[in-house]
Amino acid sequence: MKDTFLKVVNLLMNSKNIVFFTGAGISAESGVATFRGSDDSIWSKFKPEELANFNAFMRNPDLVWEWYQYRREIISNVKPNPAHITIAKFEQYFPNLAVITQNVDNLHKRAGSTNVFELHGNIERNYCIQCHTYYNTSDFDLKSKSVPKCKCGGLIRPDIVWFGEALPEYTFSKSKEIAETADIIFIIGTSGVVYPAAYIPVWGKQNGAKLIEINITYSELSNYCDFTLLGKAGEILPVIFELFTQNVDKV
Ligand code: BJW
Ligand code: ZN
Repeated sequence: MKDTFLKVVNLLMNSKNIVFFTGAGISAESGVATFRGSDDSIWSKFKPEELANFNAFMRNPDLVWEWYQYRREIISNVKPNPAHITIAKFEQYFPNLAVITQNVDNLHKRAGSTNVFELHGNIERNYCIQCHTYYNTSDFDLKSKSVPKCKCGGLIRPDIVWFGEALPEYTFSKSKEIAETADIIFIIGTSGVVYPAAYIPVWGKQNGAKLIEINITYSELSNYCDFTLLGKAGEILPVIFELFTQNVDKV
């Protein structure tokens, strides 16, 4: 493991464009449940097809809204963890650094990362399904169990990409472009099963990026990776940062 850490640091020393491609696992140590792979995962308590798609919302908007209010409440009470914070600190050394995240929890921005691409939306934003007016979550009562309505009468939904929906066009195409010019892509805390997001690191690899995975277990993307560091992101990333800064400061 020590040897792999040193190889990763060596790669960092010779890189300019670095990307962090992140999933739910990076927020697990903050106390946000992942979607798959643990008894704690969101999907183990609710069936995704019941909640995370537009038809489900139209069938039972109050239930879906309540589920998101419950998750917003959790997110509003947690903090970025050492993994989010370390990524933000790397920006001092890599001004082109980009975070491409599948997460909707806003924790990268709260940690201080400035160049964040949210592939699946953001739980703090909402929009009217009829006139597309945007609303912040702070516009609504967090405890309210019924879906709010827009001034036009339309239902308001979370600005999150549900199954069967397209990813935000600019964010997705820019993320592809960034991955294709990356020297290193860190793949952190994602199972790599959800597409088209999971193509992002693969496109990077096809264009010469080294892929470094950090996960507590192997994922669907592990076979593409040059290195997989098994362990918690909040423990591994600070070690890499520390080793990197020690070496950079020597140069
Ligand atoms: C740790 C850790 C620690 C734990 N440290 N690690 C091609 C092939 C097959 C299927 C498809 C395909 N293309 C499209 C599809 C269909 C579908 C899809 O991918 N389905 C698969 C599940 C089979 N995709 C879609 O429907 C997408 N839309 C689409 O394709 O539209 C087409 C279209 C085009 C044009 C016009 C119209 C339509 C949309 C996908 C949207 C995904 N949305 C979700 C839910 C949002 C709702 C919500 O949040 O409430 O986004 S799904 C859910 O999964 C969420 C996540 O962002 C996403 C990815 O999950 P992630 O982040 O990887 O989390 P987990 O839980 O899976 O993994 C956590 C990992 O962390 C694990 O590996 C742990 O080991 C690890 N971990 N603790 C490090 N401390
Ligand atoms: Zn409206």
